[in-house]
Amino acid sequence: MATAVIPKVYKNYINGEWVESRSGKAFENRNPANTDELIGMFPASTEEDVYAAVDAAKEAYKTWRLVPAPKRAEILFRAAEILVKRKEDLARDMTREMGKILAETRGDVQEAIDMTYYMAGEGRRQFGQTTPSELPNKFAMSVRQPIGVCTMITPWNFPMAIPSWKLMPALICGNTVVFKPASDTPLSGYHLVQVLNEAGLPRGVVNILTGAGSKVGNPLMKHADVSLVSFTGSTDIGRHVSEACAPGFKHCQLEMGGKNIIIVMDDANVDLAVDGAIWGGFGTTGQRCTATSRVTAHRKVYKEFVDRYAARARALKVGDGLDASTEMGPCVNESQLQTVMDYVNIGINEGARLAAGGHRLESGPYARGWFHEPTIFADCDPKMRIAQEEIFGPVVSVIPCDNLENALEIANGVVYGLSASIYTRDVNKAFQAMRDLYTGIVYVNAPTIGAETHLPFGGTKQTGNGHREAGIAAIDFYSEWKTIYVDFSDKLQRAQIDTSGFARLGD
Ligand code: UN1
Repeated sequence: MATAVIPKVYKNYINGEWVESRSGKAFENRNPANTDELIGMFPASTEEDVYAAVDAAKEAYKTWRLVPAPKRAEILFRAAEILVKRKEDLARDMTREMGKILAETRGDVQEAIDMTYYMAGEGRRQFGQTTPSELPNKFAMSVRQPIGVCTMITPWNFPMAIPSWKLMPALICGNTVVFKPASDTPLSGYHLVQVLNEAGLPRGVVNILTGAGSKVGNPLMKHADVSLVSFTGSTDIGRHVSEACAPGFKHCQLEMGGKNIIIVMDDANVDLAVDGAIWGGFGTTGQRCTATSRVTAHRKVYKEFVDRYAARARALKVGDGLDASTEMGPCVNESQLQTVMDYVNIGINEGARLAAGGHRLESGPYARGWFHEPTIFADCDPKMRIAQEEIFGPVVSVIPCDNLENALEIANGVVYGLSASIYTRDVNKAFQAMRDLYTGIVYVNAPTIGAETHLPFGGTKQTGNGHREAGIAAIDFYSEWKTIYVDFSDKLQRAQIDTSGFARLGD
């Protein structure tokens, strides 16, 4: 008799304890490369769980904010060391729940390690300013203060890196956290919290709960005791987050869609551009906000580029990300695969030329997963939906262009503004593109993906709402300025009014 495999049941982490949801219900986390593999059951949390988590974070904030930042940093440093030791296991589990290939999940964990070390260093910085006062015997300075309880709502495409971008700067600044990971990748979020817990984070400082956006995300964003919401996901949901935060004036940081482009000029190294467009377009199965989903190539090199690009895409090995020879994994779930298939139909109906791929893979080794061929549409018009809308899958639209001005117009002619790239050997063209591409990130002779943790990350237009993640920009978001004046003159001095015997312009 076959023995039934009992799935591992995971819990929420609230106020320093692993607890079941008040709902008593759970949802499944399955491997997108093989849906027969049940990775675990995770709590389908409710509003009551949200209240408990926010209460815990609010209570913990009273003491955590007073822990000296260099001491908070020691905990982060220890967490980074644990992540280093467990990198391989964490990466394997991430590939199992999310599908991207092992080399990339290792990179995802590495990005979390980088961010954790980097923010640990910020424990001894978080610099403010000291500056002269306009009045004698008066001292002026600015210091950073924490904000309170922060909520993080994170996506499935970078299940550990993106939570680390939010958690680590929040913690080093002295805030406490309620974290809701994506329901497709709760295990990596769970692992990150477990590591922080082992590193010695006091109870209640980070709380994690899993469940539906409507049941967990909504009440979290609206809770009166939550001061800040950081969200990464689609522009549609981001708009909703922004609206939910507005009545309470919660600080709100949104990292949303992209329609990132590679420009290939006629003087480019075409082989290098093909390499870049393969990695940028099909790395992470095209499921990055920064993915190269458009290429515009100068007419002089257009045919050469498209032929080589299509040939390389057709040769990519699609499969289970745990297999070392796989170059592209599955889509994360059935609905994402359906979106990809819908856009392939849209592209065909719009009259674009299918240069590579275009089909779901579903026989043999693909039978139990959400696989799709790497797909390239050529001869696209920049106004086509496949060249305008975010697909978030392995589909790239290639558009011919006449010159740099035309390329820049195509590049900027979308509602998003995350990342853009130019391949050229002409320094003048490179600098013009660096100036005129209206995006948050620009690459020269490199694809649109691969941002590093110590520089600002984010985008313009409908990609973001003006904030940036990572780098020092993250410290700016997770702290507030407090300006402090100390008057040691022992008398009333009135700014802008008393000149105290000093000559002053305008007196
Ligand atoms: C994302 O796609 O949401 O720049 C994040 C990159 C990665 C992060 C991407 N470091 O491609």
